[in-house]
Amino acid sequence: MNRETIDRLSAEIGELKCATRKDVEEARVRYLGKKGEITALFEEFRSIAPDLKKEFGRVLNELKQAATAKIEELRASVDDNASPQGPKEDLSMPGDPMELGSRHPVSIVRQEIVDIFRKFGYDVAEGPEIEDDHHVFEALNFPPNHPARDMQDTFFVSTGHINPLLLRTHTSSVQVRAMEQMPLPIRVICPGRVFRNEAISARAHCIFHQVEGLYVDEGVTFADLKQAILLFAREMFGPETEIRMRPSYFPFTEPSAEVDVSCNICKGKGCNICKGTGWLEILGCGMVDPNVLEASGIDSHKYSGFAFGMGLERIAMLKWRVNDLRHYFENDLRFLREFATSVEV
Ligand code: 2NM
Repeated sequence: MNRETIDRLSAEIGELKCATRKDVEEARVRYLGKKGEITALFEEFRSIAPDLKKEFGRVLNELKQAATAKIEELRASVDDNASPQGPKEDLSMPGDPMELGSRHPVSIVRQEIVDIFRKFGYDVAEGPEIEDDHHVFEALNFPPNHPARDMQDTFFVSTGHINPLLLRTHTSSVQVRAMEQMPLPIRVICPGRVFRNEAISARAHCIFHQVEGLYVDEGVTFADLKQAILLFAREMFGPETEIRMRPSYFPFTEPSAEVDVSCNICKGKGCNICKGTGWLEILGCGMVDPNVLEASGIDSHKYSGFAFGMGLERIAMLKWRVNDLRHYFENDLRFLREFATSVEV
């Protein structure tokens, strides 16, 4: 036992540096382990002369305390970032990618139609999907026993009340609300989701989308209707597009017509899309029945109007040759990605 050994150890321990937990453990064993250098000094201390015990006892205890504190300090400093498992998080990893979506084909077609009629000066109106009998049928000149009111066609939300709630079967209900509320003249376009109790197949679905339009003013004629539809068709399907009208029937319009556009796939020669006819049916229209105007408080002797309606799924089918309506509602990414453009904002 001598002072030089103790001073050397003290200096060594003071300078000690460790990079890993393993290094710290090795240092602890070297100095404080069962066969460590400091432990050996304590063994030696037992057999030294009694007059030296006081001096060496104090310095040995100081050395052991300093060594223990140093080992603890080193252990804490390597724990944070050099544990055997490595760091908990790898902050250099790339983040989760955010996939850019694309517009649904029905939304694309709706936006195109709405933009065209906006340019013509129409307002856009929306209304509730859950409606009452008055706005869906009564105010639209549906006779009390009209088949469209039947349980077969209409989803009822509540029955047994005096005023049952139902899911709208067309967006004409929004136009009734417009006629009740808006100042005349009215130019309004109503896009929205509608519901009919149909068995789901390639050609029918219980949910689909419509855009309906309405114009009410003094002196509106069938010629105005025809011109509005022709201008719309040429904006939507190209400047060469022709239209033809066939007589039809709707409870809310008189006279009523079905509108076809010339098939721009075969240029009228006949193909499998137009089934060899050269024409594609795209919408229904007519002059608003005076009963409909009167039901919403509009004087049918002073005012007249035209209205039209089209199914968005059908127009999107013609535009992109989709052959099954069910694709629109399944949200299969392989289908939806076909409509992705390079940049969607
Ligand atoms: C169509 C066809 C013909 C129509 C009528 C009205 C209203 F509310 F003014 F009476 N809105 N929409 C209408 C007319 C809708 O869809 C094939």
